[in-house]
Amino acid sequence: MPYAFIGIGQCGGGIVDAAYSDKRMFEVAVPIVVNSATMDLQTMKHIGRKYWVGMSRDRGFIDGTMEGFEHFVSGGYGKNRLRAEEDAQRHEDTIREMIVKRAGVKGETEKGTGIPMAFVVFGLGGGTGSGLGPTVAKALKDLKIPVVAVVVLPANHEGGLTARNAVECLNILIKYVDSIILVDNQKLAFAESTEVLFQRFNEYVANSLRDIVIGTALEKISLGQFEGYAPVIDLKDMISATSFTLGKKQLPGFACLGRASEKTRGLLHYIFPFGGYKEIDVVSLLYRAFMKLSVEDVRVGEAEKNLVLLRLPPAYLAKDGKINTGMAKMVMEERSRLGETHFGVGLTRRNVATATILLTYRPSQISRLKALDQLARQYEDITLQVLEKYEKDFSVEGKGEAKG
Ligand SMILES: Nc1nc2c(ncn2[C@@H]2O[C@H](COP(=O)(O)OP(=O)(O)OP(=O)(O)O)[C@@H](O)[C@H]2O)c(=O)[nH]1
Ligand SMILES: [Mg+2]
Repeated sequence: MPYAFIGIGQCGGGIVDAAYSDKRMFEVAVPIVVNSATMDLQTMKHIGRKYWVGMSRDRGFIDGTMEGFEHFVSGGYGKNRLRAEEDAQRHEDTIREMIVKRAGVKGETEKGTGIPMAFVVFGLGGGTGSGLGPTVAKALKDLKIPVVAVVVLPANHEGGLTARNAVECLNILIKYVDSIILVDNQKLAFAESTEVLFQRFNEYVANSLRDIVIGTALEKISLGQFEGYAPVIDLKDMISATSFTLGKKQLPGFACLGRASEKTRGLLHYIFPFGGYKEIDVVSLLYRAFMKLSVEDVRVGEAEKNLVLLRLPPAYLAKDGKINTGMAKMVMEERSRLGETHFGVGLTRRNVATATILLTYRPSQISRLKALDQLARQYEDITLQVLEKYEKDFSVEGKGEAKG
């Protein structure tokens, strides 16, 4: 059952690393982190060397355990997306083989790879992630592995080049993925220093992804555990909830993440009824998740479709009425224009209840994409304007001298 969880570049590596702070992730998904800078790989806390892949100009992709790795993998692409893309395409076969070798199930080569689904995670604004990401997605698609891209939009203040990388990358990526989950660094734009916030934001995204992956794969509820309506979802639901089918055509949707959690036992748990478990107001949990969406400026009520996964301690399933799943389902259904809500309940061993949601949009509904598109165009224009102005000044100057 191993999924592949592939983080590319500094941003992608950071999010994947945060996801593996829970060791059970290793049971569900094989991590692979690719970078062109060894220094970035060395900052990871949970992903060891055997999961690393280096990317270098002259050597292509190399194994993290190879001798001299640091020496070959040092440069980084310094936001040069095209150059990273060139190298990626030249060595596409190598990276494809490496992914299958690491995550694939032995003996399944005839029928396929045995990788049921892959997550590809990277920042859109840099060089390595935005250059290599689409090639990895294409390699997976060629192998008929469904791909969920988790990509990070740059903040506006990062400027035109990062915006252009993001726009160019999305244009290519969309051809090869089944769904796109968006994370938006504009959410952090209010802060002066983003470094510490990056880490917290990465953890937020990682927690949400982990809830979905572990909650659907490891800690599924069985139907008998639930009185009445028994909501079980799996990762296939996740893809349906985040993509569109138009006739025979399948298009990836653009989904935003949200997550809220609440302790299920207070400090004074002995005064609460039923073994110390509080009553959980699932609807207010959902509202709190709506407030913390991973993308700026999206309207909750305009989502085309959505998914929600509640994770609860088993005690909540045993007792009738302790959670109001019917109301929660209704709240989500009211917020889907297509009337398509995927609603699931999973278990957790921890004393917290969480609601993790995905709201799926068409790209035209996400104003941040338009903002980045505009910034990317301006970037081109400004460059040309500068050149033009230079040339004009030179020719005026030149004429002046000739006259004098
Ligand atoms: N949320 C979040 N965003 C990040 C993080 N690191 C970088 N970013 C964003 O991702 C974009 C791409 O940056 P990197 O991931 O550093 O780029 P890269 O893929 O390593 O490519 P290079 O240009 O070759 O270094 C930046 O514009 C930032 O917006 C991170 O840890 N968390
Ligand atoms: Mg980098």
